[in-house]
Amino acid sequence: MAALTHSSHWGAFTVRVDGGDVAEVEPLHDPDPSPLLRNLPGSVRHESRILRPVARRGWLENGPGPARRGDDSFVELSWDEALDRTAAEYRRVVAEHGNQAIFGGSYGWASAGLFHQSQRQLHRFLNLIGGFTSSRNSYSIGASLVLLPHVVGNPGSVFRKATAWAMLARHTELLVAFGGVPIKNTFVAPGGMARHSIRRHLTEARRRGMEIALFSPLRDDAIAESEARWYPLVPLSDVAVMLALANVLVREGLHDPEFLARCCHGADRFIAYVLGEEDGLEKTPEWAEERSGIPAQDLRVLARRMAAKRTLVTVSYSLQRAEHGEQPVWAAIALAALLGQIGLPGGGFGHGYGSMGDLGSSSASFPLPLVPEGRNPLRSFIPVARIADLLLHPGETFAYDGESYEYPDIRLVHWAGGNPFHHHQDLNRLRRALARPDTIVVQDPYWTPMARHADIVFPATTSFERNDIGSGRADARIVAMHRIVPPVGEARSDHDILAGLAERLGVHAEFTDGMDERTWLGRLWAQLARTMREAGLEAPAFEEFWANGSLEVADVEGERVLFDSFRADPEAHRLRTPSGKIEIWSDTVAAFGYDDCPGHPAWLESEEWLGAPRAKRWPLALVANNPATRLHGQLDAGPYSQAAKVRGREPVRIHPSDAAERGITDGDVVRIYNERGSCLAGAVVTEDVRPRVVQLSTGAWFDPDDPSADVAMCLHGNPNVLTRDVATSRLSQGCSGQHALVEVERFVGEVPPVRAFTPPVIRPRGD
Ligand SMILES: Nc1nc2c(c(=O)[nH]1)N[C@H]1C(S)=C(S)[C@@H](COP(=O)(O)OP(=O)(O)OC[C@H]3O[C@@H](n4cnc5c(=O)[nH]c(N)nc54)[C@H](O)[C@@H]3O)O[C@H]1N2
Ligand SMILES: Nc1nc2c(c(=O)[nH]1)N[C@H]1C(S)=C(S)[C@@H](COP(=O)(O)OP(=O)(O)OC[C@H]3O[C@@H](n4cnc5c(=O)[nH]c(N)nc54)[C@H](O)[C@@H]3O)O[C@H]1N2
Ligand SMILES: [Mo]
Repeated sequence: MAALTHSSHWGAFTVRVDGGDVAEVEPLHDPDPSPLLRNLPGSVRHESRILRPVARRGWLENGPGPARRGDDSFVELSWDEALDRTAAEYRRVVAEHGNQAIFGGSYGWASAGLFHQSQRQLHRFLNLIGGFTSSRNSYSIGASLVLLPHVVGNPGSVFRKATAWAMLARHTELLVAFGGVPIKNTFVAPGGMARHSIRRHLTEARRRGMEIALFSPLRDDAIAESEARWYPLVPLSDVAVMLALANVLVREGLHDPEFLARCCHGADRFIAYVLGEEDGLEKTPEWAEERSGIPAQDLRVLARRMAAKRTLVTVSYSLQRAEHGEQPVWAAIALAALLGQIGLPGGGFGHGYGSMGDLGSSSASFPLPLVPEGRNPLRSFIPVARIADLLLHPGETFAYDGESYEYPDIRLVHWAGGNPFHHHQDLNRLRRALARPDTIVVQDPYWTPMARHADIVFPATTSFERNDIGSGRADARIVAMHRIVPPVGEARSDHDILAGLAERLGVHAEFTDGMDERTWLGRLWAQLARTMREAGLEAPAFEEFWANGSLEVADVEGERVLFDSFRADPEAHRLRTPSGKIEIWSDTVAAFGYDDCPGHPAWLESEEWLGAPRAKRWPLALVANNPATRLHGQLDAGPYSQAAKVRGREPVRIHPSDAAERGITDGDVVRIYNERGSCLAGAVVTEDVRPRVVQLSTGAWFDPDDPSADVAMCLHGNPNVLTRDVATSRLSQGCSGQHALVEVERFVGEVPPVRAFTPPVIRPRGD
């Protein structure tokens, strides 16, 4: 038999197994494989695996109810007892409080695979028992998903129909990249990403002469081969820069009134604002220099070059993961509209070229078959990043996209395939919130901090312990994800865990549809093969696909240009906005009356900005970006992630001048802190970050020095102890976790060990 194929969100590969674990992985026909593959060896039998179902001691002894969580020991249960007790708690909560008291939003990336999708499996189960309080949108693009419908209609067009990388490589002369094009992020795409070609496109573009203007606090947000010009701006000042560029275009008559009149709505309002006619403050390059630190003259020169060249303005997702995160996205669209190149090959705007690997992909895309979730009869929901508000403020109202809603009273929280201690902000506040519900159920393969805060923990298999079909939204290859080892300990798949609960709650037949894993895969394959054939592609029978290990998908959409047909004939291809055009002014958004998101893109100061009053007390701007050495918190214990740590801590990059001022040298353990919390990290002193910026990526597993303290210090370097749990705005209520103002000091005294990967105390039943 050929080597066993498998897949992940960061690539397809074959596996060599030894001792019941992944010993080696070999990329599968990938020109530029992801270094994240190096985290996989040893991951199956790592000591941080959850081996058996357990319950928290206090929950078993005292029954369900609010309790401090995260500092208790656990008791092993048989599968039957764990499932019986969980089903009984479901029955109690539904009878006493109704289904709305169940929070099943369960955000998170889990693993690749069409069948074993934790979230879908959980939602299917919860819908069958009468529904649940759900969550909307994502931590990735929470602001954009709500804003874009008002500005360009369907947000899917901006992401799924983004101008192809091949067109950038061929036509773009100047790429103005806010947040850069960090190659590290482009290895990842939800569901899979088998052919990594962005480095090649960037290199080819450079060879042809494309220039990159890199606006970022970090130099390495563009690869060295791009020879980008670095504009090391102050974090959270991008909108000031964009407005100043717009100002120069208008003042010097370099904008395109014909395009604005034909394809846009309300550009005059925005222009009046940029010229200072609305608020008496002209958004000149000098005004922007004060906010961004970028010399006014550089901005003037750049604006003129943008008008003279085929220019694409791109904004990374990170810019909208911030307070007022709607504004940079909207302002970039307005800036591109002024240039008049939207819809031209290699011109216009983009959102996320350095954020997600599949953006601008040219692989044929066809709808992927999904496990049906069924229908949730309840309407109760939260914007996903409002989880702590939900638990802390039942009965209170919140604004969202022009409407007002109420937080329900949550009694039971069920999480599968996500880690709020990775994704959420202000972790000390999150811990207070997690003390509120009666019961928390978690399914995960690993003893993550979220599992430690649960009352019932079910051990889930990793993808290596089950069979599946792997494919992303516009993937180059569909992969047979072979089971390579038997389940570790007593682990079960999410599907099997939930089938066990479904059985006890009388919905087993509906949940499984009478099928096992093999039958489900056959059904999903049949659907996939049908849609592929409809798209003109060939698809073999399941058995043949499974034996071959993978199926290549042709490259067909390399000519795609965002909004080309709209540009050619805006009447025939009206956007789904009230005006049918690109809305640089939105009557709808203006009518909502939100001062944190007015009717046109605007400069709104953030509390975490270096120009804010708080910066006097907390003088450094922390960039808490996505990690280069792993996907979020996943496989943080893996060899590639561990190799980058400094004395076991997450590396924090700091400029030499800021380090010297604080007596910090390379390799020191430092303490990063603000009024919300603190963490340890390992200093890396480098000129690749701009002065007054420190960068600490997300993903180090939260490791509280004292798990029973109200405000704990993280010994490992999780930046979310420092970030503020505040929404982007009332419009979108998105995640704003990318930034926080902090202070850093050298840590003196004995450095405590990192215990994040050591399981909690677990006792056998009866002890
Ligand atoms: N400060 C700050 N915070 C951020 C961000 C930021 O930029 N700054 N970025 C945000 C973004 S964009 C995102 S998307 C989120 C990501 O946040 P998450 O998606 O929650 O992070 P992951 O670590 O991927 O969590 C996935 C979990 O699923 C588990 N898992 C894997 N496979 C399976 C399975 O088959 N079954 C089950 N039951 N579990 C499984 C993993 O062990 C892991 O614990 O973080 C957000 N948080
Ligand atoms: N290796 C790896 N790849 C990933 C992920 C991962 O965890 N690991 N996560 C995936 C996911 S779920 C998502 S949503 C995407 C995230 O995609 P993004 O959100 O775009 O990624 P980040 O790395 O958080 O941020 C990108 C860069 O923005 C810059 N930046 C931060 N603040 C500012 C600012 O105020 N102004 C400017 N101009 N630049 C700023 C930072 O220097 C940072 O390196 O990445 C995906 N890819
Ligand atoms: Mo994300």
